[in-house]
Amino acid sequence: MTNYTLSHWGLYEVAPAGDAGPALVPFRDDPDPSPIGLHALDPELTRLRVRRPAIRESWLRGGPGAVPERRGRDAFVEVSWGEALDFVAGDIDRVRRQFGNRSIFAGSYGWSSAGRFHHAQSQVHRFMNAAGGYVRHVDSYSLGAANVILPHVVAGMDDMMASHTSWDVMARHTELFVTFGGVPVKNAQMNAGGVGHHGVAKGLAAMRDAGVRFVNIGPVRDNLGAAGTDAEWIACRPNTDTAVMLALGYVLIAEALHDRKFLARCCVGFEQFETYLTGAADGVAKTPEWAEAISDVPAATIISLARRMAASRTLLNVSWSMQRASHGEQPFWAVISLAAMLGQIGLPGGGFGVGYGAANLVGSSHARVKGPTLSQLRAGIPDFIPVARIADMLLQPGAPFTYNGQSYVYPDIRLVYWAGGNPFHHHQDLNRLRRAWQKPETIVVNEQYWTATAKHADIVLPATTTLERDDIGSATLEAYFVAMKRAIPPAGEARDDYDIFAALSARLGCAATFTENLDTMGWLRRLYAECRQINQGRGIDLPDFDDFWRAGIVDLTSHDRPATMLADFAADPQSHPLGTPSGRIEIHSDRVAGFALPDCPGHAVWREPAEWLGSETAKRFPLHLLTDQPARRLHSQLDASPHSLAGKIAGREPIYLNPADAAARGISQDQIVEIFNDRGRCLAAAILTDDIMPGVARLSTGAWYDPDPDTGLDRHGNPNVLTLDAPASSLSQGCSAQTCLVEIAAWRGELPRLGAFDMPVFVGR
Ligand SMILES: Nc1nc2c(c(=O)[nH]1)N[C@H]1C(S)=C(S)[C@@H](COP(=O)(O)OP(=O)(O)OC[C@H]3O[C@@H](n4cnc5c(=O)[nH]c(N)nc54)[C@H](O)[C@@H]3O)O[C@H]1N2
Ligand SMILES: Nc1nc2c(c(=O)[nH]1)N[C@H]1C(S)=C(S)[C@@H](COP(=O)(O)OP(=O)(O)OC[C@H]3O[C@@H](n4cnc5c(=O)[nH]c(N)nc54)[C@H](O)[C@@H]3O)O[C@H]1N2
Ligand SMILES: [Mo]
Repeated sequence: MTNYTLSHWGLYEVAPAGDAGPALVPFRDDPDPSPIGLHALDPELTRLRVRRPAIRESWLRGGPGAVPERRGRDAFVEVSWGEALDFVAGDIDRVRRQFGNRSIFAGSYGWSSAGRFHHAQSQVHRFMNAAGGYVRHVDSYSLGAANVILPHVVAGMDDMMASHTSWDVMARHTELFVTFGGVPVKNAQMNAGGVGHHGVAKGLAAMRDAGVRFVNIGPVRDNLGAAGTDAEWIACRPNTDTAVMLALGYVLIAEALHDRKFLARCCVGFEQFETYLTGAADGVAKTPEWAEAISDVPAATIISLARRMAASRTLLNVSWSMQRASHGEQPFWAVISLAAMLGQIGLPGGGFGVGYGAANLVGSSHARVKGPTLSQLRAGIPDFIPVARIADMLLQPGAPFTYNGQSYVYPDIRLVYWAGGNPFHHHQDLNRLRRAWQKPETIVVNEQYWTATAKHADIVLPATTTLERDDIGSATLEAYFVAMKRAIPPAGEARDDYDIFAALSARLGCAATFTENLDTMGWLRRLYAECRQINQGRGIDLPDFDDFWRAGIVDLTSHDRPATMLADFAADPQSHPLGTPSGRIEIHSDRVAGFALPDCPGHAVWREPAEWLGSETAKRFPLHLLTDQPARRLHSQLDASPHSLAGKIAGREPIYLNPADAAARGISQDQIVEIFNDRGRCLAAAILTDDIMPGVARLSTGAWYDPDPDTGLDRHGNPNVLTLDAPASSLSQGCSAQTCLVEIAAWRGELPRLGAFDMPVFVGR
């Protein structure tokens, strides 16, 4: 019997244990397996495991709130589980009695691991609700702006994501595929919850073979996978895509190429948008020349592209990165408005996509099967923050913020609980986060590895990995249900998050609520039975639990189906209305206009980003830094694996630069450089390439944060010491990491030692 394990980056077979323990090999039916997961058991990763509960020395000696500025520098004292659990439960109880549950933040954002029961975020949320409640977060770093704007315009992002036109349909019907931000195949290695068949490279290749023409608009050329080789590249300044989209719309109107029938039948608000495009509304016509001055895209290119789009079966795509920016709502709203003007939404191979390439599920033809989900229980308290406002919340308790047209107030946080995320990877402006991180009295982290977040905690509890526990693997629009059986014993004294929270809830008097008197296998049976019944109602039969657990895998591919996004709606909007107030696509939204937000009015607009190549700041920091997803790992996960390390130079993360920008600064290939702005500084190693436009640099995320204790210089190449911690807009408060200017210089000093993968210092009592 084959044993399987599922990770966000793929399905692997667990080969029988040799002397060195079991090894992972790619699943036999995966056409394009990711190498990322092959190294999950590498000794270098095992070395970095948290082995015993540990407490920050100053906290242990001085109690909650002691010497918070030493977080991230202090030594740790290892203690027994019993003692650690008493400290954590005791402090949760102290804070909830003294300040109320509104003073506990357990939003705990992060991808954690695949495996649906041991999903760390669900576990910590369920536990904290059982214990009276916690301040949660809404939305994600992935899709902060999109999640908020899209329901006003067309439909929620989750629904959109799961209903994209499939690759097979595009290969058959699309003639012209125009993508802003490419289709980054490196990113499609992932799907939250796990990938069975990697399908995006294959999908793009089939389109290319069928003769589809590709146009890639953006600062980076090489993000279109197999189709990239003969794609046209239109270099466009970062964060200016909206201006190009508006000008494309302007040309359609000027040449009467827009589909008035579709606009009247399926949309509302085109008239207001039209007056904006023509300049009747604000005196500025959004002409190709106007857009050229902003974006550097030649006016003639915009004109001919608009004509080709109108003359072909055209699909327009935007990458998620584009909304992870200042005014990130606008490119998404603008691309949908533009697709509506072309009138091909709902036709096979036409219309738009919001994120082909961002993850394996987008464009998948697998069925939408319901997976097992652990209930997080009823929210104990109503308080929340938009996820990327964590530092604002900690620094400004009581300050007001707006979200989706409503006003709220930041709570006063005393205790932070994190399980399954790495804020010292994912948040922007890490020097600011470090200051904010000094505010809480106690920070508890469940972790597998000694990450920067673990090192910045007061109490660290060691968690198991997927290979050390039993679980069920499943993800949206994937081909398999997977029985993930424990393959190895836990490292050190690591425990499952579930067992940690069960022990804490026993101490806090809410064990029955949290556990419902079930052990792990009891939960797996229950969750499986629940989703089996739901799927049955949708015509998808799953075997019973014992058969599933014995077989190890359930193949769902017999339910595959070709998909065309919004086909039913476009064919008959009366009978299949959208969830928007009008039931139509809202090119102008009265509701959004009613919020009266200057940075997000009632239709798509161009607004200058907080930082961009056309801004004053560019005089001092003349390079736009893109901080995209890393090709060789998921975020910060597995950064110490051989596959991730092989992508580094002298142990530093590579930064991609145009040769002209490098030459102007005396920087040569592989040279160590310093990247800096007013927020921070880091080192990286230069790679020179014509695949990136002049004025732009690209440093992927995920190098483990490695600040020099005295100067704050990050020695490893973590771009979040440089990025901007400001909201996309007052509508969404989304993450705007892609809005960031820097300067780069050759590093002339001695290369400092890398400390990212050092263990913390442990001391005795
Ligand atoms: N500059 C910039 N920053 C970005 C982005 C960007 O584009 N640019 N992208 C953003 C995006 S889209 C995202 S989604 C975030 C991702 O940010 P995160 O999701 O926070 O990043 P990960 O490295 O995946 O962190 C997951 C952590 O959970 C731990 N973990 C895994 N499994 C378990 C478990 O079972 N139990 C416990 N207790 N812990 C576990 C891992 O060891 C790891 O430390 O980053 C964001 N940050
Ligand atoms: N290997 C790997 N895959 C991943 C992840 C990972 O960590 N590793 N993370 C996953 C997660 S959590 C998410 S949310 C998705 C994110 O998916 P995305 O947000 O789409 O991914 P990014 O890699 O940040 O950016 C995609 C492309 O957009 C380009 N780009 C950036 N800014 C602009 C701009 O202003 N205009 C234009 N035209 N292009 C721009 C970048 O250069 C990059 O090539 O990826 C997922 N896939
Ligand atoms: Mo994400």
